[in-house]
Amino acid sequence: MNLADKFDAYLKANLPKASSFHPHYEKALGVMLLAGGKHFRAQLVLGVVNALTPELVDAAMPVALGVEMIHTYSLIHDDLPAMDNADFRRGTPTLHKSYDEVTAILVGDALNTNAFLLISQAKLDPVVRCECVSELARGAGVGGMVLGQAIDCYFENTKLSLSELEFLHIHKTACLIAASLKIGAIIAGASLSEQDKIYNIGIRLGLVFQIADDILDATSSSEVAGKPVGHDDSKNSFTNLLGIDGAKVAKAKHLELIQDEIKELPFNIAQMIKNLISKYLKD
Ligand code: GRG
Repeated sequence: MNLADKFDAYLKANLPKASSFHPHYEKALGVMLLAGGKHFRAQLVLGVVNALTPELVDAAMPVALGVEMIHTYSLIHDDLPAMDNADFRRGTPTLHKSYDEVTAILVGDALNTNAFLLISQAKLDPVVRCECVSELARGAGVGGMVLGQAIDCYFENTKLSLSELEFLHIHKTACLIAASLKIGAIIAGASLSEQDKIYNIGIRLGLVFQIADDILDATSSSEVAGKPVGHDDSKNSFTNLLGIDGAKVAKAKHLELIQDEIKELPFNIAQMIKNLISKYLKD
């Protein structure tokens, strides 16, 4: 079984449990996790572990699931009426549509905290677990993804400059992607300088990921994307600032730099990143 399928099976077998007399809370916890998604961030964690220490892949599964839980919580909250007010995600009605806003807020809260519980219980060295918790909290939290989201929401109707736009998306999207790679490196026992190199490449990979998502948003249908698309000309996206062609040029430029930068990484990691780029980020 390849890593992505192995992760998918692990996720399905390890959905959050909270049995009670609440009519739908426990089921709602799993709806967006089960709705699909590429599991890009989990594949980054597991891809690095598999490249350097394949014997630790099983022990890294709960960490990868924790990272996907954080990502899924962020999508659930991003779709709320106070933020994007979206009806669909991953081809499925959003939780505030299928249940209600309270359920969507609380499921997001529950996935966010459960991520750290899973990591704390992983069968890994306690120092490694603690470093994974720090890295995930840094990437997702106060000065990472939440900062990016705060800027995105606050400046929703204000056109930002290119450097401000990059700052926004480095934080909103790239910090978690970079943290995923670094967490894999931490589990695999990579040196601090190797962790830094991998992290920096992750930030650029995250920017490419965001630009690709903006291009998809501007050019595809909601059926293909599984979520509402192309509905907002005022949002701070790379396609709105640079145009579709300009965004494609920026994406190609960053991809070229990544191809150069990954030459400094161990061959197996470089290969894994190349494979994910070919699968998800090529035109
Ligand atoms: C609510 C604190 C908070 C943050 C939300 C990630 C995010 C921050 C908002 C999502 C907005 C968005 C569409 C960003 C573009 C890039 C992106 C993160 C797309 C969704 O991630 P994928 O493509 O989704 O990995 P799947 O469904 O495949 O997991």
